[in-house]
Amino acid sequence: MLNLDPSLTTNNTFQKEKVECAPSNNYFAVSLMSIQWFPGHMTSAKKKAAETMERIDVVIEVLDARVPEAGSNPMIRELREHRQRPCLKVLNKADLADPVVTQAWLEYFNKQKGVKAVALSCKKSGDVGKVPGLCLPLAPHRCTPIKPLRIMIMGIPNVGKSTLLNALLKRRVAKVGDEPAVTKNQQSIDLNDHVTLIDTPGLMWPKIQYDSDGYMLAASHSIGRNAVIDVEVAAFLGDILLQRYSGLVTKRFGCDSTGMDGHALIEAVARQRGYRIKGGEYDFEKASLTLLQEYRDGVLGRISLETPASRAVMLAQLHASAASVEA
Ligand SMILES: Nc1nc2c(ncn2[C@@H]2O[C@H](COP(=O)(O)OP(=O)(O)OP(=O)(O)O)[C@@H](O)[C@H]2O)c(=O)[nH]1
Ligand SMILES: [Mg+2]
Repeated sequence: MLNLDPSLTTNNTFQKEKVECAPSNNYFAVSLMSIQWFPGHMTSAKKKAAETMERIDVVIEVLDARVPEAGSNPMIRELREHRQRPCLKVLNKADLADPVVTQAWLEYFNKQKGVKAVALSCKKSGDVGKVPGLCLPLAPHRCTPIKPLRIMIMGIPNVGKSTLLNALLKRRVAKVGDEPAVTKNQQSIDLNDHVTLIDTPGLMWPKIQYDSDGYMLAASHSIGRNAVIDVEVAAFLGDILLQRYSGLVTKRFGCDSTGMDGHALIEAVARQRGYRIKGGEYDFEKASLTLLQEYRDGVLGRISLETPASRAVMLAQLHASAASVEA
């Protein structure tokens, strides 16, 4: 099993020999320490979102296209279902995600009641321009100067909510940044006299049910670094990359992936980049940050960490193991 003793995360104490490889095609069998991150400002942000939900017409839920179901916040679903608000799911950062997988996710989400899904990149103004037109059919009685269409932009941290707001307005009204919890307060702005937009702080939920979801969200930088161990998140990411995108990582880091696990990939990164600590040992922390950053920035290529099929397998495995514990 993956050894998750936090003491192994400093350069000097990282002991690779304590780590066993995850069984092939079954990274969910790795024992993960659960990641939970619900900083204080999110309690008031949730309360405020519940209040605002009462007086809006459509929710845009921004998702990271690379982890769209892991990043679908159940608390947001509850809030909008409570008020029966329709939802446009925006699979954002589609420029970084595997296009075939994104297409499969669109089909998956478009089957959900009260939901329309679209994939886009906020970096492309042509993509963003489609968004108001996609919201309108969800609340056809609105969108006049007397009854403007009121849209609340929600989602977990760092998925691009404020970037979407700025891109729609074609000016920078909200601060953006590649770290979670940049926005701390709601902000309401008129797009024109027909449409009002509300940007909200990224919301996590108090208990992430599946540990692998927490790791995918941490890898994608939706969870604060204070709540995670970078080396373990990078090892988790490495396991997925080796299973599904081994060609991309072997090319990038000049290694042979045969028999490799996530920790071995981190070592390969350290070797290739010449990352060493005093005494000459590999600098696993620095290599982990490089692997994470290159995935986050799309330098490794277009990658999705989950697919509808991989998610179904994960859930089946978890239910089977829960049933065997009960038996
Ligand atoms: N490649 C890529 N990056 C994007 C896209 N949209 C946003 N980003 C980047 O993602 C990062 C986070 O963007 P924000 O708009 O601050 O995210 P947010 O959801 O408002 O984050 P919080 O306010 O922290 O909840 C920034 O570095 C953006 O430049 C996109 O479509 N593609
Ligand atoms: Mg923001």
